[in-house]
Amino acid sequence: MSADGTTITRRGFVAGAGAAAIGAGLAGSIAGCAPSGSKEEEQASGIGQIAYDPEAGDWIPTVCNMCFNACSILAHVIDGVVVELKGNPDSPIGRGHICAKGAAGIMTLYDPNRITKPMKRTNPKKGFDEDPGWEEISWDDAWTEIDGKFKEAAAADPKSIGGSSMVASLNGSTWRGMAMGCSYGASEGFLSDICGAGIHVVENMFTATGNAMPDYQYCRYLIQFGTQAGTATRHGFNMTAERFAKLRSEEGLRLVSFDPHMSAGAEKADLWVPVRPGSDAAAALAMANVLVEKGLIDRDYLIERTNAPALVDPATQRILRAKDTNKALFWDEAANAAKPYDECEKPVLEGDFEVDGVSCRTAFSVYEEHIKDMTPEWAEEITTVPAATLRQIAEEFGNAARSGDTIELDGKTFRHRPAAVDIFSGISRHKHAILSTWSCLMLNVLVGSSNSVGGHLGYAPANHGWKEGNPTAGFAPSIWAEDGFIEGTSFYPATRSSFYDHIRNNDYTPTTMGLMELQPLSEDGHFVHVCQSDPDRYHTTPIKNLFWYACNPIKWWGNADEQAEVFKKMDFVVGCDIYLNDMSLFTDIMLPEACYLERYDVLPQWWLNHRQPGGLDVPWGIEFWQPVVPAKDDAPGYMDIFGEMCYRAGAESNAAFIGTLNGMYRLKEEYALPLDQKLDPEKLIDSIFKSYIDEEHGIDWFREHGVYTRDRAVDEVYIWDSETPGRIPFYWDFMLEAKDKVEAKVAELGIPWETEDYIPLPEWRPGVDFYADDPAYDVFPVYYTNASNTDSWSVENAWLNEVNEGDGATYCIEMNTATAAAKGLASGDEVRLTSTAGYQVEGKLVVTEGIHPECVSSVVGTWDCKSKSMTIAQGKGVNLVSLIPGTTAERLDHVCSAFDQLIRAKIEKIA
Ligand SMILES: Nc1nc2c(c(=O)[nH]1)N[C@H]1C(S)=C(S)[C@@H](COP(=O)(O)OP(=O)(O)OC[C@H]3O[C@@H](n4cnc5c(=O)[nH]c(N)nc54)[C@H](O)[C@@H]3O)O[C@H]1N2
Ligand SMILES: Nc1nc2c(c(=O)[nH]1)N[C@H]1C(S)=C(S)[C@@H](COP(=O)(O)OP(=O)(O)OC[C@H]3O[C@@H](n4cnc5c(=O)[nH]c(N)nc54)[C@H](O)[C@@H]3O)O[C@H]1N2
Ligand code: SF4
Ligand SMILES: [Mo]
Repeated sequence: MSADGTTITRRGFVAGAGAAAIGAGLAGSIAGCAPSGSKEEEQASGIGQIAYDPEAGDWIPTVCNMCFNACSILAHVIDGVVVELKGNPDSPIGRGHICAKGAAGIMTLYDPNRITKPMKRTNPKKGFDEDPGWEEISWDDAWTEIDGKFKEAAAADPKSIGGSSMVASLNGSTWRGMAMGCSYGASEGFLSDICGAGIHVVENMFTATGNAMPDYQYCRYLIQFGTQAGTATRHGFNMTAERFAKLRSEEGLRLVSFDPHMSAGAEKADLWVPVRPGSDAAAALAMANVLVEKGLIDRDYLIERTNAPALVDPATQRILRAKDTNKALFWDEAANAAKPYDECEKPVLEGDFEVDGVSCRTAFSVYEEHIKDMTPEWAEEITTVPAATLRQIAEEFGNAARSGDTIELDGKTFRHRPAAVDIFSGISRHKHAILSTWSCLMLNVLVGSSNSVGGHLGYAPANHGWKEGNPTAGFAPSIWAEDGFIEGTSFYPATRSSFYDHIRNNDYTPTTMGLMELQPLSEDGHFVHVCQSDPDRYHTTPIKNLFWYACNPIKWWGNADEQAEVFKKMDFVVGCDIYLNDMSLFTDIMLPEACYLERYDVLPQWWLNHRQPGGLDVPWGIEFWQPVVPAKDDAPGYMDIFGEMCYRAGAESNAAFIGTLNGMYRLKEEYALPLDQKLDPEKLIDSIFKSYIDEEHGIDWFREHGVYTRDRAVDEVYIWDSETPGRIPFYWDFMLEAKDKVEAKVAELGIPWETEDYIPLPEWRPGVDFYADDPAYDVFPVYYTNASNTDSWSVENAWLNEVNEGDGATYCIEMNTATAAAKGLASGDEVRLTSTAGYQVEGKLVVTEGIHPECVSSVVGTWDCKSKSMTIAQGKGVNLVSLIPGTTAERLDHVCSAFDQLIRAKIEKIA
């Protein structure tokens, strides 16, 4: 360890066996290790040598939680101490791999800064510079106070109680919401899904899964917009990384990356396209323009698998529909008449027609007109990408899609379109994210690669059940009959969700601060960030009593001082984390949770459409998350924590909670948990396994085997063989229905709202700060993730911190070499960024060719930890999002709740 006693050298870590040696060293003394630095010191400390018998102890299967991906791992435990972590080769979840973050999990487990006992603040003043004066209290005292305060608040108004959580403990976050609802009637909450807002919605409509990916088996041409999937990030990282590397190196996949920063995806790409942030839709629309102009589209697909042939009345922009069934009308060349889409023998894609005296044209013809002026030259102005480059990529992509090709799999015929556009958080962190997402993914629709072999697929669009003959918790898309669209799957497998149904049948009256009812095409209630600080705007009740769990909401959104004011105003704040993170500085009672290696979790792949990327070569897996060592100070896991919350709240609350679990996890009747008993986590896990598989595969079977697998069927990966029905929306008629309903409701309520983005065909629109009012604000800050970090907290991990310190850039602000030179700036300068909102952050500059000339960047963007309790993380890195105002309505996309993080800044040297 280093002189401050916290850092273990990375040389031992990357050596693999060295990692084990370090772990063994920890067995003797967690807090005090041999110093390191020079090679001699390392040798003296034994680092680099195995300090234990590698044959000794047990390898216990469990699950990694060092990031969101939940890879199956094996923990080597000797005498109650974890000495090494590695991937579980028997599991398709992670495919036997462990990444740097996962291997470094030992350092999180044994981090002396972790909390393991409940604590209460003694200093009533909250702030980044205030010492809370934590005092240990008993669990009983903690629960008595929490239950008492929340009950009192619930009696006055349950809306004054809220929660907050996100992905650091994915199932725990879901449970947090359920438990608070069952105990105190609380339904309010903060979340920060700024990665998927908009994307989950469009991908759900296009692929029947809230998350989509390229077909990592058959794809041969991939365009990534704002993602590093398979190279540093995204869901199922260890599963995709290996398959993606193979595709690139052995199958010659060509990768094009649109990214203002040369992140890992761009670094591995054949072509890096440094795009101006917030302009991707323009690039995509221009490529669509080229595809249409060159005829590089799949006309059969558009006819058979979309509503592009639907007849549109140009006066109203609405699709003409059959009077009795409301089904979309197509023009049938065979009958020379308009027919409901499912009775149309020979639909036409283009043309003008007359139906019952109404002049109409096909949606595709409307689209051709719409896209006509969105040329590469038009896009060059907006994106800074040369028109010739956009033309070249569009043509390569169109040709790579091999329109007309088919492939036989398992005796069935499928479209073979080995080209895909994949997108993620770089696209969604902007205003008009719904339009950008749609513009980019329309490229897949035009060439026919959505849901085709080699193209863009849902992670897990269908499942016949986990064991043959047992369909419990299986799922498959259903059909929205009026248009023939696939629908009906959601984040939660086996939970039906249809955006078309929301639009048609929901009551639009908002019931919570998330204002979800006013956003029928949203999965995220981010308006809470506006409502909480400005309750009058939408006539909402602010949260006064908060339970945040496994998150850092003071950092994950916008400017930290602005957020501090929001949380300071609350009456009573309870937190549950493994650290005293920055949010703890605004918290009254802190509850510890056991580290992931010390606790149970339930069905990690419940969110399987994030965590189980499909593919014919990837079997289904159910993995088991179990403690591999006893929890320090008996700290409980979330299952016990929320079980206790509901039990304390009373018999009715407990019954509601257990009943919800029984229903949500689809337990078979014979395995359902009794409503009058406190939750027994092991019993629940056992019941789930037995319900999904069979009596023989209960928790005891899993303790030993760790993972249960089943091969994937072809139709669970590719939902559309030549026989299966189903379409996706090309022309979004439903947007106009939603617009009318939302406008009527906001007029009735008398609240300000934006509805301009409810349009039937995609466009590019600028974010609030895209164009400069003041030319001095001439840089765009962007942040990115890298393979060795997770959100705000991995930086506390001693080994990962050392990786970060070693690379000379991760804790700095990056800037383009030429731009820096023109401003007289150089690597090593201390600089200050000031945003148009007047917010400032400072950091050390490092210049690089790998960034767009108009941008500056840093990793993750939530760092610079203020909590003195996280001694490794404290002060490291740059809190780039602190430049952004986070409580104004104008920064929210009013269709999908995306948060516009595009802001202009000026840069100056301060030392
Ligand atoms: N290692 C690691 N893996 C993770 C996570 C983690 O914390 N660490 N978190 C998980 C989670 S919750 C998520 S959401 C995913 C995130 O997965 P990704 O979305 O793939 O990851 P990011 O690094 O956020 O990628 C965003 C990229 O967009 C770029 N970008 C920024 N602005 C723009 C823009 O306007 N246009 C374009 N085209 N690009 C832009 C950034 O430079 C960056 O390279 O990863 C998951 N996997
Ligand atoms: N600037 C910036 N903001 C972002 C992002 C970004 O990349 N940059 N990413 C955005 C995205 S895509 C997402 S998904 C969210 C992520 O949001 P979160 O997943 O909430 O991530 P963090 O804000 O880092 O907070 C995670 C907290 O969980 C704690 N923790 C870790 N493991 C456990 C555990 O087992 N139990 C408990 N109780 N606590 C645990 C950590 O100590 C940390 O305090 O942030 C969003 N906000
Ligand atoms: S990708 Fe995430 S879950 Fe998998 S080993 Fe790495 S840190 Fe763990
Ligand atoms: Mo995320």
